[in-house]
Amino acid sequence: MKKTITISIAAMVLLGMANGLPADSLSIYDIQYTTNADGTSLHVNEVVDCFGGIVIHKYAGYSPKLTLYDPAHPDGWGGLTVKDFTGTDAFSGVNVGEWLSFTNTIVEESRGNTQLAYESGSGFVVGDSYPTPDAISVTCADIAAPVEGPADEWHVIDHSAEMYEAMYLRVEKITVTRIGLGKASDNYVLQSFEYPSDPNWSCWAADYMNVDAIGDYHPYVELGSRFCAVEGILEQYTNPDKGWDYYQLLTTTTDDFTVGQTADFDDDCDVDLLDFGLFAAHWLEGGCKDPNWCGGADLNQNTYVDPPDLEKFSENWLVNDK
Ligand SMILES: [Ca+2]
Ligand SMILES: [Ca+2]
Ligand SMILES: [Ca+2]
Ligand SMILES: [Ca+2]
Repeated sequence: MKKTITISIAAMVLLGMANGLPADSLSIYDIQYTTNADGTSLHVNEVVDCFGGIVIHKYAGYSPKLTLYDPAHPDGWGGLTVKDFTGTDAFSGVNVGEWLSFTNTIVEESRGNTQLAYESGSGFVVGDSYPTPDAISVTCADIAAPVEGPADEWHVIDHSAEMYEAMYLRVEKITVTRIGLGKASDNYVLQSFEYPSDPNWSCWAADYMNVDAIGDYHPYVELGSRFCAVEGILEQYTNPDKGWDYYQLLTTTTDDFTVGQTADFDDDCDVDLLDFGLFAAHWLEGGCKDPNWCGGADLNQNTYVDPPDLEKFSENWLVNDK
């Protein structure tokens, strides 16, 4: 792992040099990492050149924005938003997966998010293309939901989620326990179903950036919806005048939701010995029918729990075992 990171940093430096970036160009990590208690960048308001990173998302809002990933820092401080203020749709030809470097951009804080402001004097260079990186596994406790108080004001207890700002994250084994919260009343709460009553194991999400959402929410998102995983890009929303300061996981497509797992008969998002016990209890049973299909053990739904089902079970054996 250490070797990979070293090589990546070397590659970035070389890339920067190849792109003609000055030697004092900053990495995404340099810009994002901070020791400031309020989470603001140590380079805020500076005009900088940036080695950049892999484009993991494009968003066509009022000011189009890119989300970039610095693969040398998967453990934190490795995400950054770049916002186009030129009014010319400067990133229209940019594709997800491409490495972008920047010159003459301004480091800003916007509603709690560090961003590179891309303006008329700014420039960018497109480098190599990379596969879209996997989301980074965290727990809801790592990006914890805010607490309420006074009424309708929401703030986080601490900013420990700050290091994950603008990173593509994955939380697992969660249930939607509240909806209609936050500034746009579109935030929902994901609660770990392994720690159902511990508020530290809940986090906020929203679907406003999800191209498959209908209205405020993705169709999968309802009170009580249960997911083996939800992925998204972490965004902060800070508005001190309203008493709001929280982090939200922004889903982007239907693929960001993992609803269930084939052969997971006890519904805990894995296929292990407990599931095999439940499967074996129905072995060679007949007369399986909708909606139960012999406890789900008739996986191919041919009314018998038979060898093809065992084959299917085996294909899913220890899926999600980590
Ligand atoms: Ca922040
Ligand atoms: Ca930040
Ligand atoms: Ca299971
Ligand atoms: Ca069958």
